[in-house]
Amino acid sequence: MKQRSFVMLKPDAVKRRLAGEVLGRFENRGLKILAAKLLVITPELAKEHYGEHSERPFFKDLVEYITSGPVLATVIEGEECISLIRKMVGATNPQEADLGTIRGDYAIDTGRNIIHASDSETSAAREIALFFEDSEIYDYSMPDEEMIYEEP
Ligand code: IDP
Repeated sequence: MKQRSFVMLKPDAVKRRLAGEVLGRFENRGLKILAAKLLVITPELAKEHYGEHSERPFFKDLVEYITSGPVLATVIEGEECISLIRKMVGATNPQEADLGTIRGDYAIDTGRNIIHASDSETSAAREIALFFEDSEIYDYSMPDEEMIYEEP
């Protein structure tokens, strides 16, 4: 089943000039970028996006971190892509992330773990709607779709 995930390169990824390299990993895998924009998240949007963590001790630092510079917000589509992308991203704590994952290859600290990716279809739908208007999300066909999927 085709799914859409909300994937965001955090301010550390943008400042470290890793955004293209990380997005390239998803493109090389065969996933499709439907939307992308650079923006500075307001504290209000940060609190809404990370609402489930509002009682956690790291919440204040998390809001400061995520609003500290531009992020690259994207919508990515592919077969069962929510869990696929989570596997590519790796564990929340980069020290525990496997080598070959994005966090395992590019990050060291949980508070600077460079990327966010939706963890379920429900959160993907919620997060996409928080960051994008429908008119900012583009559907198009990939000419090599049948090289990537047995049944495109
Ligand atoms: P996830 O990003 O792997 O889905 P979550 O548990 O949803 O992980 O946490 C959201 C974000 O909050 C993490 O990516 C990380 O930036 C931050 N975070 C989570 N736990 C900690 C912590 O213990 N210290 C500092 N930041 C944390």
